[in-house]
Amino acid sequence: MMACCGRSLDSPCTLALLIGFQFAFVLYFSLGGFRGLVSVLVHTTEPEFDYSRPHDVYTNLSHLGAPPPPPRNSSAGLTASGQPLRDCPIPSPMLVGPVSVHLFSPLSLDEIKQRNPLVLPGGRYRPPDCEPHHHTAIVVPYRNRLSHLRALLYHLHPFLQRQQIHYSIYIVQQWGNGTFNRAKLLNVGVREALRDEDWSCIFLHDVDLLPENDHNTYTCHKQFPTHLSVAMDKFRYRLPYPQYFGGVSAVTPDQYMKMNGFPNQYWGWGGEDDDIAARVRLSGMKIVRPPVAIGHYKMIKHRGDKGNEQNPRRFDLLKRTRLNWHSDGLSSLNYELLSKELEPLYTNLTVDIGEDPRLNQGRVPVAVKSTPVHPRSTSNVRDTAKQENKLEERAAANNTVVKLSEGKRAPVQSKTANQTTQGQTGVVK
Ligand code: UDH
Ligand code: MN
Repeated sequence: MMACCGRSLDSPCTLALLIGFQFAFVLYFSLGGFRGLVSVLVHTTEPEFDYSRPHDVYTNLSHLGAPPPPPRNSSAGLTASGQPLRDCPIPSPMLVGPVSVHLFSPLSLDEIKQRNPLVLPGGRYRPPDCEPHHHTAIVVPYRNRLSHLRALLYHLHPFLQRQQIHYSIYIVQQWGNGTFNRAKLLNVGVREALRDEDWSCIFLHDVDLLPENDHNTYTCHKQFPTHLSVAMDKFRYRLPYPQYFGGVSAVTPDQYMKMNGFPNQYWGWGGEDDDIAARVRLSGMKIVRPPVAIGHYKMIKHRGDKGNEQNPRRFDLLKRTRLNWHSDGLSSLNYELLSKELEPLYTNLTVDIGEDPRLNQGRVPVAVKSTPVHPRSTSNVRDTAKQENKLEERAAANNTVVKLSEGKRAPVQSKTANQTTQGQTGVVK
């Protein structure tokens, strides 16, 4: 053939080759590029879903509206009339697959509560007519993202009710204007949630991520930590890198203890999720994931937050995870729980987690205008294992101001448009 094509460019053989290449190109693109070609050649067992026709996220729940069913005797697993509840079927017959996502909730918190009449104070829910297999606490690290919180609550409550699990949503709100610390807030949330109940599974959930498929069940793998947000719209519905563990993940209490929780030392944006992923490996476990076709999430578009600028130390910290994970984590966690409130749609924990100790080395912290100055030095921050969880009255209507047991107020931070750049960090989030 080489001899045939070598002779002249307009030989029949060269033309045939050109046509062949053209045909191959057309075929390549019509099959959806390389991935499409692979999926045609290699038969994959991935489930398929049509995301172009999502169901309303409140589908199948209308019968739970009015009138509410009789209250169950939850602790004994009995109906009000004393009959034992049947086990909830697996999978839940109420699942619909892809659901529509409203990135901003048009409803107020009161209206969202009306759409979810069976949700109890603290954002708790149990299926009214069957005994659930799963008991899941959703822990959300939080500060000053009210519009995201409304969208999450509007979406997550019906999403979880269709899964027929027993759940509760915990919002762990960082008090003050200090640098944000996502992983430490997660540690606080896990510890406080486990004080409430013997949860079999704990979800670590960013406030701005909305699951798009209710087959992505909010339950835990028995052996290994799970990463749920494997296909986010932000990353064109792919895992950005193999060890990615950010967004939404889940651990059992045992898995959490085994990895000594999460690091407390990551102040500011980035790195903490890679540290958590490293802890999973270092403690002899691995990360499990749902199929990409199921783990679809939409992230509400946003800019970087004031007080959560990129953490320049994250790469240095990540180099030391191997040495530090035993000493930094659940075992070294200290904080002060300022208030705990059972809001109609969530449990609000306002917590003083102190400040980045490096910020205080040799300089006085600068108070940010229009927000309260931190009343104590960080050395006073203490674990409040013995704190009394005085349940305050409901927070003020906008839920960004909470009454604090010591007369302090959670700050109302202005949401400043302060875009942080992703940079060439290698830590993709
Ligand atoms: N969070 C808050 N308040 C903050 C900062 C973070 O509630 O001020 C929580 C919230 O749950 C959020 C999570 O921490 O979902 C993670 O923070 P993030 O959403 O800022 O992280 P992400 O990976 O960062 O989304 C993207 C950087 C923003 C730059 C966008 C440029 N296009
Ligand atoms: Mn985000």
